[in-house]
Parts: sequence; structure tokens; C-alpha cells
Amino acid sequence: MSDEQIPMVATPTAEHHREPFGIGESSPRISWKTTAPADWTQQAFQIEVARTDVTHRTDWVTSEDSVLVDWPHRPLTSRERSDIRVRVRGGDGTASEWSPALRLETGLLEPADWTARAIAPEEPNEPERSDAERRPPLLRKEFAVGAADVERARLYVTAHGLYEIEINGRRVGDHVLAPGWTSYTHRLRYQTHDVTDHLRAGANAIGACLADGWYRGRLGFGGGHTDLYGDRVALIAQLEIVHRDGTVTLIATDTSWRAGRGPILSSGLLDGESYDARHELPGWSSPGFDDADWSPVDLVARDPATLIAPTGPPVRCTEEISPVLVTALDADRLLVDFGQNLVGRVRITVAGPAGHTVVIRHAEVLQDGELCVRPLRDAVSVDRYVLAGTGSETWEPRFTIHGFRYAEITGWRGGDPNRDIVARVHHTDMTRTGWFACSDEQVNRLHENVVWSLRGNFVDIPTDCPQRDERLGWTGDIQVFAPTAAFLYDCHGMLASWLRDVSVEQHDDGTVPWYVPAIPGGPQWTPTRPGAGWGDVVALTPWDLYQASGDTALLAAQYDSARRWVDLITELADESGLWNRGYQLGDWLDPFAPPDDPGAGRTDRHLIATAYYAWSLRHVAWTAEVLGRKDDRERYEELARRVRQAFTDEYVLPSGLMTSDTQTAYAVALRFDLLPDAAARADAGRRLAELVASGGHTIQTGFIGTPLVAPALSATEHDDTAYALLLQQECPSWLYALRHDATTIWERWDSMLPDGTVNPGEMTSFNHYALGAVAQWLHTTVAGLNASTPGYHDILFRPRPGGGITWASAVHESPYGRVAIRWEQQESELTVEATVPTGATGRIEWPDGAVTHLPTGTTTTSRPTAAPTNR
Ligand code: RAM
Repeated sequence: MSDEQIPMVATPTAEHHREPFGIGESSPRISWKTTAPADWTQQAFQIEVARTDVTHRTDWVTSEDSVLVDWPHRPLTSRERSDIRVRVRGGDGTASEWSPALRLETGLLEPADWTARAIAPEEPNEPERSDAERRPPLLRKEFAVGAADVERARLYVTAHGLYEIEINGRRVGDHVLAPGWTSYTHRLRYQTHDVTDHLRAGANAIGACLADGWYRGRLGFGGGHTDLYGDRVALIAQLEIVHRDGTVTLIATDTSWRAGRGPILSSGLLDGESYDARHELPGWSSPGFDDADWSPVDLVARDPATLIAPTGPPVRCTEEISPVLVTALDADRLLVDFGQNLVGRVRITVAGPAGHTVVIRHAEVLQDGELCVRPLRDAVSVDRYVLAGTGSETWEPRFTIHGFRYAEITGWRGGDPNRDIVARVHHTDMTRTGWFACSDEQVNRLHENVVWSLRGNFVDIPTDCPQRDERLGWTGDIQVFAPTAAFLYDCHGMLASWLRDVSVEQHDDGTVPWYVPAIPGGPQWTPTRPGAGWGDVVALTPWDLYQASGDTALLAAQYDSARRWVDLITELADESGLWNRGYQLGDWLDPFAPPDDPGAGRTDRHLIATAYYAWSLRHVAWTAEVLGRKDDRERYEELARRVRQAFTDEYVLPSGLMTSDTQTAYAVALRFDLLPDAAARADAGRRLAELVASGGHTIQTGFIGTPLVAPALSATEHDDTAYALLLQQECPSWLYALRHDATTIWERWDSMLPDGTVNPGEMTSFNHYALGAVAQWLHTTVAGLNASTPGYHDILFRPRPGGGITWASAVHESPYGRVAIRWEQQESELTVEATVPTGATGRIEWPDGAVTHLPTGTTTTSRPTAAPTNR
């Protein structure tokens, strides 16, 4: 048998971990991908778990499963390492070799594993004023290690606030803004690092720098709030050194640590960072440093039961971008254009006299040749570096982050700006899983902008925008964007964590906060009122992630939260099932709403509310079905039927027109399957297409309608209209922004007005992913790549060429392996090249309805078509 005929299993994965180190699951589920000849199917698998004390191999398990397979042995304990390998056997008897091993290591699984206490610098005599600048403290401790006998060392660490930690003068890990933002009162993530190489025989030292971050720094709009979780920053660190003889030395935060002050003068997520290099303390995190004038630390409260291991990757620097244009604004000011609106910070290399200050300001756009910072509102976003005067000095702030394309640098003392000024892009370091391209360069740029808005807003939690004084985990934004996100990146671990926070912050009556973690937000948002489209995140987003991953455990974990939401709406609805009372945002940012009243869209807000209510009920019923909760399924299905009926009775006129004769109304009715029969759906599709055409194919929808319009047109055989909408360039449209050189998706269709001035609205972001949800239509309809069952176990290729686009392609790294399609439209023939991974099934549904079933592997096939329509 030749090599290509023998199946091969790649390194397995555990749960949704990119790096399964310090994980919190004691029985992690295992997944693997196999490459094998076409038509090969797995008939059985074996899993080997090599543990410290024993190697356990399962017998051959007869099963086709390869995704999230149950842990095959007794649960792991804290700090346990194991190597996981898999092999598979086909129906024809051919077996693979063992896969390469996945090295797993658990973190601290039990509260009792924590010896470390939370320590904070001793309270000053004068309490630090919460509105004053607070200088980020340093904490340190020295310890001894016996002669060269370290087997391994692990650091388990977290903080109230943000931390960076060093051992013997060397930074530990490359996580940024750790421990990230969770609902700190209930859940605080800790990180695990392998620090074996940091230690040396003899004297050692460990040192941490803390900053306010989300814990006590200024957050939120309208001036913001400080001390949201507490008024003292604190460190929890536990260094466990395992010696060759098996004994363990434990260095944990306790009252023997010392606290001092370093060179960071102040740092805030919104405000930026100020650093005075003259205050650097060389050797502060190495042994032998004199900390006699440092102060003691206090113990502060933190229940170790609230310390949890991460389920997603950390925030990291993922890319560096050099300026594309640097101009001198005047004698002392440079204007730097990085050519891309991004999220991160600027690193500079300068040389100059001690005490000289370099100031970096940030903005997404320019107006009249200067930074336009008005859209940042109260986010100051200014970094300051005071030189030590020691020669070449390189600096990047550590505990802040900005959304910007442009930087203005005052007092520049560097060399070549193209070398000495670098933008460093930061976000949650998820694996990229989805790609799209087509023959139209503008559409490609639009797609690229969606990817950039995703990157900029997946900074530990999914945010609305990354630049102004907001940056909150708005539920509605991710609710509409989650399917797109889950195609483009493996965001399961990150969003699973965030959804946990949503459920812990959900109110007792079922109300879902507008944004999570919830912070005070002024009278419009606090106290929270149940809002359609926003609160529905709890029912819809777990389901969307399940479609991408096939993970039913997430559905189980979030089920109660979803159910509590629809139960609440059932109480708020009238007897017929209409949710027709109370405050609603409606089709937020409908372009017809006045700039200062974005909720004043043209579609009846209660029509939208009832539509979402019905749609969430359906999702809860489907979820109950997957979870085997038959009674619930029947109950919610029955309720959903009633609400759909009430919806049609109230909002669909006998003529087939809707009471709100708007694109959003027809789009929700179609996409949420609210219409009684095929004839009603065809009528609605026709009217929707008419409205889009009579609007000149410009956008007439906001947050709710926009993600649904193109899919609703496609579902009713109006692809041509959907393409015309996609390819429109006049304002408002998706491509309009490209005229203004947009490199991310904007919050408003006209964040930049046609005359080139910035929209006067008080809420004008240039980096908001919600309206970029159209990218999922590019993936599923333009390219035609769809999961027809959860986890892409069955793949539907359903390309719908149009708009003069001559070819398109999409690739998705699915749980089974790479799924891909590329189609090309010739004169009278459509050629499709499609890839189905081993373990999955796939078929092409051609534009004329014909179906071609595909083997696994890559297949190229053609079919005659009508001549292409021109753009
Ligand atoms: C804005 C946010 C967000 C939206 C809410 C309703 O402040 O930017 O995008 O969800 O309003």
C-alpha cells in the first residue's frame, strides 16, 4: 500500500484550547483530523493517554466520531501532565500510525490548591484618590533555589488589575492585558506559565508590575467610573518549583513581599500611559536589588473558588505594522499614517536628553490634516515617554490600548521614522480559520475590513468599538456578528468564557445586560431593560457557535440562561404572544434615524421585538431537542408557534404587505421564518426586492436589518438584488466607506460624510463589526460554503454567482479539516473546485437546483449555466 493510501492523524486537540497548558478541564474532550484517500471512513479509533504513573490505551472503539470525543480515562488532577495520541482504523481495515502527541497540562483545579494570597501595596496614610493618577506599583520577592536540581517550575498568576511579571530580570510569557476582563466578582482567570528556564541555582527574584486596568481604572462613557471592582490593585502569584527528588518549593504571594514604585507614572485603558524612564530601577526583579526603602504589602480578600483557568487564548501582539506615510505637521510634530485602522499601541525608539518628553496621540481619522479625536469622546488615548537620556531607548506602553490608524508624535527624537516607529497590533490570539476572496477587489477589501474590525474588537471580550470611551461587551453587536466571527476565527473558547459572564450577570428575572461585564451606563442603560436583539444573545449565540463547532456542551452550559431569557419575555408579552411593551432600541442606526437619535428607525420596534422573541423561542426549542429535553422542546415549540401566529396577525396585512413597509421588517420575517407559507414568503421576498430597488440599492437598514437583508433576498430567489446592494457605492452602502479609504467597518454608514467631514453624531466609531455581518453572506452565498449540520459534518456548497463577479473562493478550517470551494464562471459554464475533509460529507447544489454528491478530497466539476449577468 502506498503512503498516500494510509490514513494520517494530525496532532489531536483538547477542548477548544489553542495551547492546552494550565487548562481547567479535568476530563477534556479530544478531537483529531485525519487525512486519508477519498471514500475512506473511520470505523474505529484508539486513544492513548500517557500519564506520569500509567499509560492508558483504549481498546479499538467502534465509532466514526473524531470531534470532542469524551475523555477516555479517569479525570486528570491538578498540575497533571499527559501526552495524548490517537490512531484510527478504516472500514477496509487500514489503520493509521499513532498521531504525534498532544502535551496537556492542567492548572490548579481546586480552590485548596491555592496557597497564594492576594497582596496589595500597603495602604498609604492618605488614601489614593480614585480620581487622581495612581502610580502602578511594583511587587517583589527574593528566594533561593538549591543547586541545579530544578525539574520544572510553574507560575500560576493573576491580579486585581493588570499584571506583567518577571523572574530574574526576564519577562514571563507574552500575554498582554492579563488576566483580561471577566465578571471579576464571580470569575477571575489565572494564567499558567512554564518558568523552568527562568530559574537558576542560588539566589532568584520574582517581580510584578500592576496597573489599574478594568479592575479599578476609569471605564465607560459620560466621564466613566473608577474602582468598579475594588480600590486596590493586587497580585496573586504561586510559583511551584519541582525538584529532581520530587520535593516542591513554593513561592507564593504573602506578606513577605515588598512593594515599590517603578517608572510608569500612570496608566489607564482609556487614558493612555505615562512613563518616566529616569525612574527605572535596574535589577528590580533580580536578586540583590536593595528594596530597603520599599514598603510592606497587605493581604486583601479573594476567594480562591473564583479563580478559573482560561478557555480561550490570551491577548498578544500578533502583528507589527510600519508607517506608510510620515509627514511633519510643524517643527515638533510628526503625523504618522499606518495605513490601517488597528488596535494596539505604538512602539518608539528614540535617543535624546534625559527628561525630554515624547507624546503620542492617537486617532482613527484625520480632519483638516490633523488628528480627529472628537469621536474618542472621553478616551484621552495619549501616551507619554520621558527619556532617561541613556542612548537608544525603545518603549511601548504596557497597560493601555488604543484604536487608531494615525499617530501624532510630538518631540520626536528618533532616527528613521519608518524603522523607529512601529504599530503593534493586539488582540485575542485566536487561530484564523476562515478566508474569502473573489474577482472584485472592492469586495475583497470590504471583507478584509471585516477581518480587521473583528481583530480590533476581540480583545479578550467581544466589544462594540475599541477606540472611544466605551469598548464594552455589547450583547447585540456580537449577537449579529457571531456567525461571521466563528467562520473567520476559532473564537469558541473566548466567547464561551464571555457567555459564562453573561449568564452570571443575567438578572434574577432573566434580564440580560446590554453589555457584559456590566458597568454603570447612565439612565439610558442603567438599570438594564430587556432589549430585543441584544438580550437574545443568550439564546442565539450559543447556537451559532454550536453550528460552527458541533459542541453541545456549550449549549448545555448556556441552556439555563437562554431559557430564563425567553421565560422573561413570555411574562412581558401580551396573551397573544406579542412583545409589544417597553423600551426597545429597534433597528438601531437605521440610516433614516436622525444622527442624535439612533433608535428612531423606521421599523416598528415591537415588530422587531416580537420577531426576536419568536426566533429565540425556536432556538431554545432546538437546543432542548439537542439536549434531550423533550418536554421543554414541546413547550417552547408550541410557544414559538403561537408567537409566529401573533406576529403574522399583527404585522402582516391581508395584502401581504407588512405594517412597517421596510426592508428590515421583511428581512426579519423571512430570516426568522415567521411567515405562514411559501406564498407569503415569496410575496415578502418580492416586496423586499422592490424596496431595495426603489431605494436605489442603497442601504436602508440598521443593526437588526443589515445582517439579514442579503440572506433574505437570496432565500427568495433575489440574488441579483442582493448583489446590487452589495456592490452599491453611493452612501449609504458597504462599499461607500472604501471611497473614504476605510480599512475597518464603521459604526454608521456615514461615519465619514460624503463631503469628507466626520459625522457630527456623538457616537461615531470607525471600527464596529456589527454591519460587517454581511461577510457571512459572502462566505455562504457568494462563495457558497455552508455547514449543513453542526460542526461542518455535512457541507453544502451552494455558490450563487452574480454581480459580474467571475470567481470566488472560501476556505474554512473546520473541526474535520479544511473545507474549501473555488468557483469560476465562464461564458456558459460554472466550474467548481470543492474540498471535503475526511470524516465529513459534502455536496454541491448548483444554481439550477441540480445536486452533485462529493467524495472526500478535492473534486473539480462543471455544469452548464445561463450566461452570466453583468455588473
Ligand atoms: C452603542 C454601542 C453599540 C450598540 C449600542 C446600542 O453605544 O456602540 O454598538 O450596541 O449603542
